[in-house]
Parts: sequence; structure tokens; C-alpha cells
Amino acid sequence: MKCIKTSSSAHNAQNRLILGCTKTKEVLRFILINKPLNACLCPCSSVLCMWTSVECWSYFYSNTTMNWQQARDWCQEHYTDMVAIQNQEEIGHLNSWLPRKSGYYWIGIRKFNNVWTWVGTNKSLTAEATNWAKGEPNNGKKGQRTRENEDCVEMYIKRDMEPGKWNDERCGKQKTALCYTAACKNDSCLYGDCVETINSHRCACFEGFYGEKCDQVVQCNKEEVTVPYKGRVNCTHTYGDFSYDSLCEYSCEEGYQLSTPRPLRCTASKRWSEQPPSCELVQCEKLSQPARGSMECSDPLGSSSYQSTCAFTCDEGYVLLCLSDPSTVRPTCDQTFSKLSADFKQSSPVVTSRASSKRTGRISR
Ligand SMILES: [Ca+2]
Repeated sequence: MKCIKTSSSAHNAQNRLILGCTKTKEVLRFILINKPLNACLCPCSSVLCMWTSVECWSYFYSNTTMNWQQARDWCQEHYTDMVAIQNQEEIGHLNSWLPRKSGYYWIGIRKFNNVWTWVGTNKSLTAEATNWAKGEPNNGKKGQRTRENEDCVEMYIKRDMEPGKWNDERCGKQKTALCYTAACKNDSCLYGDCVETINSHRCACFEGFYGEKCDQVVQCNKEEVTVPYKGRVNCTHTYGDFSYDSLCEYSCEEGYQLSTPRPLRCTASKRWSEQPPSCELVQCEKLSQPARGSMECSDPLGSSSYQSTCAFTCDEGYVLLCLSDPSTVRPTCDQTFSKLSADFKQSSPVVTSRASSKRTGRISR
């Protein structure tokens, strides 16, 4: 386990590192076994390590006093920003570990357009997050108002009354700067949002990802992507083979159709969005034998299916008629023509009929 304790010369004579810790497996083990809380005492010194499972959050303060804007500039120049207080645990920690300073410490809250705002995030301070001392913010006591408003916030560290509480103060007053270094780095969370909390950070993983750094992607079972008879499957992968958001699209050979047209997608629950489809033989409407005629079908693949053919034959004296629309094919054997032919024969005896005994048609699919 290593704890870092830099000397005051690490940055300049003004700063002082009060806590810090490097990431080692030993650190994690020690913390997890001995202190399942957000703080631990590093065994190598009395430095308090505010830890996360990846990096340690560190606080720094200046040795000299400055006005609020100078304090913020100093924090941003050397560290991440001025401290933003987010929970009682952190307040308790700071009050416990920071030395008492006359004039106390500036923190990263300021009033803009009459709204108290976290300067680091530019978000307004919610009522639940406030930690004002009794009677504060008062924008100056009655009768003691100066021309300058109390638009900045100090924290009473180790004050006898209400230690750790906040007070609105005139921004020009000289106080100690209280800074932090952020735990979130650009690569802290690969597929997730790094959520900064004052004594830790965590990764809020996007859907389909997990792990401490959200660097693990959910896997779906490759074996479940079966290839159906007379079918093919083509999978594309965005994040890794057969992983979250992988897409497997199916197609069938000619004469076969998918039982479901929807592709398989690997979901965040590690399951495919669909069962693999099957390729089903294309079916046609079943035909029936016409009255006064017969039908003979050939079904090489299946009844009334792709590549089936049906031949129609009419009895003697009937003629085969088909509707022109192939989707509503209903071959019929009609005697109308035969009648006309007979009538014609009676009125025109010179014409001899050569009507064949049978007329045949064929429907292919
Ligand atoms: Ca005040």
C-alpha cells in the first residue's frame, strides 16, 4: 500500500496536500476488508485517504488567504476547482481534517442573479443540499450592511459554534482557498458517465455495459444464433462478437420465407430479442377441382407449395375458362361456348365442328 504525501514544494509554497492515495490492489483489499466506508486510514501514515475503487479524491488548501475569485483561480490553476460540498459525510470529513484558520475557508458556491450556484457545475443549489449556519444566508447582519453584498460562501471549519456550516460572505474578504482534484478522468468510464462525488467517483454504465470502468460489454449466446434449413444468417457487431447491439439478419433461399422478418438483436439483458426464425416453404392457396372437370397437381416440394403445378381438364363439351387476375385463379369448366357452338352449328349446318373432346389448361406456381 502506498500513500503519497507531497511536500509543500510540490506545487508552490502555498499549497499543502492533506490526503492522497494511489491505486494498488493492496489499497483496495485493505479498504474492502477493514473499512467498508468511504474513508480509510492509510497504514503508512495518519493521512486520511478518501478513496474510490479507482482513484483517490484529494483536497488541498492554501497557506495564505485571498479573496474568493483569487481563491478560485488558484484552485483551478493548481488543481481541479474549488471544493463543491455534496454530502454531510464530506463536510464531516473536512471539518475533522482541515486545520482551523482565522477567516475560515472559501468554497465553490456563489450567488449569481440572486441564485446560489455551484460554480464547478453551474447548477443551482438545491434546498436539500444547503448547509447554512443558523440565520444564514443573511447577506450581512442588520445594521452592519456594507455596500458589498454577501455573494460568496465560506465554510466554518473547526468553529466552536456550528462547525462545518456555511455562511454567505463578502467576496472580497481574505480567506483560505479550499480545492480538490477530480476523481473523474477522461478515461475513467469507457462506456458510461463518470459521476463525481466528493469522496468517490463511480461509473454509471450505459445500457449493455458493466464493470468498474464500464469497459465490459454484455455478451449474448452465439450458439443460439442457429442457421435454419434453407436459410442464411449474417451478423454485424458494433462492440464485439455476439455482444450488446450485435444484429443477426436472416434470409431464405428462393421459394422459402422467414417465419418472422425481425432480426435478432443482442439486448442488455444478455438475451437475443427474438428466437431464430425458420425458413418455411412458400405456400399457395389450395386449388380445388372444377365442376365438370378434373385437376392433377404435381407437388415436388409440398402440397400447394413453391414449384407445385396443377393441370386442369374439362369434361367433353365444356371449355376451360380462367379469370385474368392470376391471384384469384379459379379455373372453371363452362359450357357456354359449347352451347354457342351448338347453336351456331344448328344455324350454320355447313360448318362442321371440330371441337375437340377436351380442353386442357395448366397453372404453374
Ligand atoms: Ca452572512
